[in-house]
Amino acid sequence: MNTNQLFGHTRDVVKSRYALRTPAGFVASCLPGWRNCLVIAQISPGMGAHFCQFQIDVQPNGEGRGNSGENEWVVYVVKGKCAANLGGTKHKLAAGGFAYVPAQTDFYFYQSSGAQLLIFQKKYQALAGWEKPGVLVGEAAAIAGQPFLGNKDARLQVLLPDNPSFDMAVNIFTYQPGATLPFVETHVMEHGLLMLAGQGIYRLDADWHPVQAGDVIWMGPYCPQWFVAMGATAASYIYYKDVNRAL
Ligand code: UGY
Ligand code: MN
Repeated sequence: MNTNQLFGHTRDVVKSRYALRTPAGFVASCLPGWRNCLVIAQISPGMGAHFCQFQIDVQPNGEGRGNSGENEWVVYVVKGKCAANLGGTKHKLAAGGFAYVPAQTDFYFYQSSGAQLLIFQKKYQALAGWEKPGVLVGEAAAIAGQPFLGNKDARLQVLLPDNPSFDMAVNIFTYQPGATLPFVETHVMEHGLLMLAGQGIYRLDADWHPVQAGDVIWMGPYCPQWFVAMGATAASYIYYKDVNRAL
């Protein structure tokens, strides 16, 4: 709980086109298959989104076990470590590591030491002529950040392959202090976002919000959006986007 907050006040806002959620307002819930885990449903259809974003703190004796069913996931390790068995193959995951778990895949997350997982979950939409993607495991640190629209102070790391088999993208955007999104974007794609580091001001629809590490944002389709990084250190966020499918 954030004791700096004024009594009865919050930075949380849930509107029809966007939501800003702060850790001070998180309340735990449950997800089938996840035992001895603290689950926060950060974004879900309940607020108007077409995907889900979960934070899962896996206790040392905790585990997540099941089958992804009709959903695909990107699991990003925010902190700590854990082991994962995905479709019968074992992997070690540590902070900055990520896994793409395709639909209809058996999963088992276990051996946690302080693992906090961020999961983007979407119902997979097949595309005629393209194979469903397989399991993919990687590390953000191994992916070079490319200047965004020519700005070397605003760099984008693209975690998933950019091909039509994938119907979701997950990227990490890192801004040096003072760097901005180059223009106010308005687009059909949705975003789910977690601030990983630093701080800045996010423009959402016609509102401006101070945001900092730990904050979560949902941007619905056509929500005007813009960001400027502020403060002494770089700001970065990881975000989801639906891509490559007919409307
Ligand atoms: O990929 C994007 O649409 C990205 N430029 N949006 C954002 O950071 N809000
Ligand atoms: Mn965008």
